[in-house]
Amino acid sequence: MHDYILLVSESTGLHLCDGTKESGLGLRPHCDDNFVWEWEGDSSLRNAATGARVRAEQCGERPGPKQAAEIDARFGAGASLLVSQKYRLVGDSQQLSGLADQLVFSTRPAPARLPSAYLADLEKQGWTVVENVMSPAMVSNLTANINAVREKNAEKEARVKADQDSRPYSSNDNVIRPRSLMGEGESFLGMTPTITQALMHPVSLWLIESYLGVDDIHYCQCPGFSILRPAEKTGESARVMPGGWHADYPYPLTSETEAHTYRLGPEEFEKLDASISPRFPDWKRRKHRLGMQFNIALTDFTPETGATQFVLGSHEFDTPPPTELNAVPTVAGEGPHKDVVQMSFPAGSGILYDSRTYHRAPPELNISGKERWAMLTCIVPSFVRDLRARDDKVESADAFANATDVHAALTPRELRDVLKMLCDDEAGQPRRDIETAVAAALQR
Ligand SMILES: O=C(O)CCC(=O)C(=O)O
Repeated sequence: MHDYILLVSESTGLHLCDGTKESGLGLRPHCDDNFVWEWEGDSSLRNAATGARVRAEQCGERPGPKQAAEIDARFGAGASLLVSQKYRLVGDSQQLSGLADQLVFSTRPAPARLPSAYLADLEKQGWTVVENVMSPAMVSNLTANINAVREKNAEKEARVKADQDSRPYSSNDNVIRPRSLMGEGESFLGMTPTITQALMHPVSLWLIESYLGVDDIHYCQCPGFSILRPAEKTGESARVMPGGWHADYPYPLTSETEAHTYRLGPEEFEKLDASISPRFPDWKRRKHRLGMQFNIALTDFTPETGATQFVLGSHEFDTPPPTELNAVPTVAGEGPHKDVVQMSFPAGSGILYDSRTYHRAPPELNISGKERWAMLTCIVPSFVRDLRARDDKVESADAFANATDVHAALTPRELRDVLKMLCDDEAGQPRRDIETAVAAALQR
C-alpha cells in the first residue's frame, strides 16, 4: 500500500504536477495521476506517475498551543490538527522555473491508488471506492461540529426518534438528519472548512468531471448528513416495510415515480427537463451520463452497520428500479433481491457511483449497536438544474457568504470551486453577491 500525497501550493491552492509540456513541473486545480507524489526519505519526493523527483525542505511552524486552541474554538474540536506541515521545494532552478514563486506547499493524503485506477473502475463497473477523501482529523472535526448541533437540539432530536420508534423499519427512516435540527440561516458549510475541503477534493472532482465528460459540474443540493440509527426496535415496529429502491437525481426515481421532486408538483420536473432535453432529448431513458452520487463514510460502512444496498451494474439497465424490487421487503440474495450486495469501506472513504445505479438505505440491517454516519452528495453537470430551485443549497450558500473565518481557512482554489459548485445560481453560475462577499472578506 502506498502513502501517496498531494502537494498544495500555499499561495494559490493549486496542486503540483509533473509532466507538463513546458517544463515538467506545473500547477493545476484538479488532480490526475501526474499530481500524485510519495516520499523517498525525508527530503525527496517522487512522482508516482512519471518517476520525476523533487527535493523539499520543511519550513514554517505548526500552530503552538495558544494558536491551536484559537483554531479549535473557531472551527470546532480538532480543527488545529488539520493545519499540515509546509515544505519548500529546493534545488534545480530550471526544474522549478515553471512554478514562478510558488515553491511552498502543504501536503495532503491522497487516495491509495492512482486516479486513473478509480476512473478505470468507474468505466468498467459504474462505481468505485475512493479512500482518504477525509483524513481522520477531518472526520473527527466534522463529527464534533455535528455533535455540537445535536447537543444544542437534543429535545428536537428526541422527538424525531420517538416518532421513528413508533413505526416499522422503512428505508430512509430511522435516520437523524442533523441539518433538519438546525435553526434557519445556520449551515455546516459555514461552520468549518472541513466540509468544503472534503467536497472539493481535487481527485474526486477530476474523477467526476472525467466520468461525466464535462468541465463544469455542480452539487445539485447542499450535501446532507445522514445518521443511520442502530436497529434496536422491538415488537410490531421491528417489521420491515417494502421499498426504498431508487435511482438518484436527475434520473427517474422508480418505474412508478419519474420525478425526485414529485412532492413539489410537475412544474419542478418540467424545469429539470428543460435544463437537459435541449442536449439530450431522451435523457429519461438513462442512456447518458448525467449524475453521480458520492457518499462519504464518517463511520465505517459494513454489512453490520447497515451499509447501502446496491444492485451493482444496474446503471446500464434501460429502466428505473422496477415495481417488483419495491413490492416486498428486501432480503438480499432472495427473489427480486437476488443480486443485492453491500460494499464495505472505512470512515474517510467515499463510494462514488453512477446515479442510475439501483440502491437503498437499509435501516433494519444496522445491527452494530452504533450509529452509521455519512455525508451524502449528488453531483451533476452544471447545465442540469439543482434538485430544487430554492432549498437548503441556497440557505447554506447564504450562510457561507458570511463565514469569513472559513473563507480565510480555505485555499483560493477551494474557494473558487465551492463558489462554482455550491454557491451557484439557477443557471449554474457562481452567485455574484457571494463572490463579492468572499472577496471583501479576504481583503480585510
Ligand atoms: O444512506 C444510504 O445508505 C443510502 C443513501 C441514498 O439512498 C442516496 O444517497 O441516494
